Amino acid sequence: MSKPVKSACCSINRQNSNEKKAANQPVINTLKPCSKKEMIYLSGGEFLMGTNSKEGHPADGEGPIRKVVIDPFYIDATAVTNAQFAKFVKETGYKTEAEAFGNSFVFYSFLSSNDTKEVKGSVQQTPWWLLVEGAYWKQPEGMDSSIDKRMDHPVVHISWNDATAYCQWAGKRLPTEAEWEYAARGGLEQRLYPWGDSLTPNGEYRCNIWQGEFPLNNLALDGYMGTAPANSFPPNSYGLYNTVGNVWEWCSDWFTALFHKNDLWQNPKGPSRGSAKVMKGGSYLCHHSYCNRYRVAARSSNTPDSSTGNIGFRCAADI
Ligand SMILES: [Cu+2]
Repeated sequence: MSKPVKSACCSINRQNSNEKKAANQPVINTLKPCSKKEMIYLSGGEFLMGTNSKEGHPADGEGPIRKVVIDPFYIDATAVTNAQFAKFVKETGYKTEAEAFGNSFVFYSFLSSNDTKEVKGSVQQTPWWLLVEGAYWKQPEGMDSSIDKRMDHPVVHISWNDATAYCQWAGKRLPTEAEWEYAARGGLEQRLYPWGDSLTPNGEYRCNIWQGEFPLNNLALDGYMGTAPANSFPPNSYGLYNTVGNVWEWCSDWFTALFHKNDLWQNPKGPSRGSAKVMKGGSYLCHHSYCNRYRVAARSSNTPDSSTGNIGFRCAADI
């Protein structure tokens, strides 16, 4: 048996970005000062970012452990929900990149067999990702699917560019990777997960990931096959929900696997350019046997115009 592609459960990127049809985007102004009342204030300070453990993939650049200093900031308790994103679209008329392309990536098991006519293609090494016509945030599994019963779930099929547009409208911004990791660690030092080192303390599921054999059999022992409500499972000690599992969350930084020991690690913002943006936290598809990327130090990346059924975001804001 050939070795599995280790990044494969995490996400997939658009190969032909030039297919995109020009979308007439509204000019998005910040309509209101962002209400920080509902956000979590974090006082910042010093923390140990990354890991030296061999749990991850060398190409991800999780290490070395480095001391990072973060200024105070605000962050949302949850990922942006379908209800919140719907309000943004209603007020601005914004069209997501998945709508401009006319398609987005959907995990194969969410389609019934008579959906196959909508499938534009799949990628050889990752046949479980299907490029589905008509899939976008409001129709996460393509035509005839809906979010009606998932308004409190994180919005998905959101590209980095879409997430940035939402943030601008909301008077917020994406967190830097360092801010995200500081917030997700919840004050615990160098633990695997936001709640400690045991994946299921006392046999209890604390996040929405894959149980069973990937990609054939999701046992859904944590209660969810796909996304879970954004505020499910207990929050970490800073009050953040679902930082690991559920959906990947975009960060503002360009991705690089190379860290420079001598750089000053004060409010790091990542490299000044790149081809892919950092994503953190893993998703409902992540499994130990494939990617093991639902640890707090884990990271992945995707191109800014890519969207899938397991990528969302949460917002941060300056104080
Ligand atoms: Cu994964």
